[in-house]
Amino acid sequence: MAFIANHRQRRDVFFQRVSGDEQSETAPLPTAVAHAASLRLTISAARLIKMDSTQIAVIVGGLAAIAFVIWYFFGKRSRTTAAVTTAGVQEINITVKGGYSPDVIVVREGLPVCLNFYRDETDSCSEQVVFGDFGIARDLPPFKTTSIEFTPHTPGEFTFTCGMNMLRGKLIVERRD
Ligand SMILES: [Cu+2]
Repeated sequence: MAFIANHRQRRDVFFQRVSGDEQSETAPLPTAVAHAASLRLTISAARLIKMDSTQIAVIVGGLAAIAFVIWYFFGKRSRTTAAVTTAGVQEINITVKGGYSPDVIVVREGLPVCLNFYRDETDSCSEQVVFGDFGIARDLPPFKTTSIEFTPHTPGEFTFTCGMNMLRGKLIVERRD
C-alpha cells in the first residue's frame, strides 16, 4: 500500500512537471484529467442525445410534411354532384378559402352548369378562377358570390385553378345516358 501511494505521488509529481504551468496548481493532474475527461464525456453524451432528438424532430417533421403533401395533392377530395334546378341548370355552390370546397364537381354533359363561387377570403391567391378547357378566367371579388355559367359538351375531367395555377379543383363531366 505504501508503495502504491508513493508511486501515485511520484506519478502526480511527474505529470505536474511534464505539463508545466498549464495545469492548475491545486488539483493534482490525474484528477484534473479525470474531471476533464468525464466532463467531456458528459458533454458529448448530452450532445449526442440532443442531436438524436433534433434528428428525430427533423425526421418527424419531414414525415409530417410528406403526409401533408400526399393528403393535399392525392387525398380524398370532396366529390359533389351538381343539383339540377327546375330550369334544367346544374347548379352548385363552391366556397373559395385556401382552396375550393367542394373541389370535385360532377356534372352531366349537355346541360348548362352554374357554378356559384363564394370567395370567403381576401388572399390574393384565389382572386381569379380559371377553367382553361372552357376558355374561362373570372375574377372573384372577396366575400361575394360570382356565378360562372357554361355548358359542357364533352365528357371528361377538367381542372380548374386559381390564376397562379396553385389552387385546384376538378370538374367531371359525365356522359348523359
Ligand atoms: Cu393562386
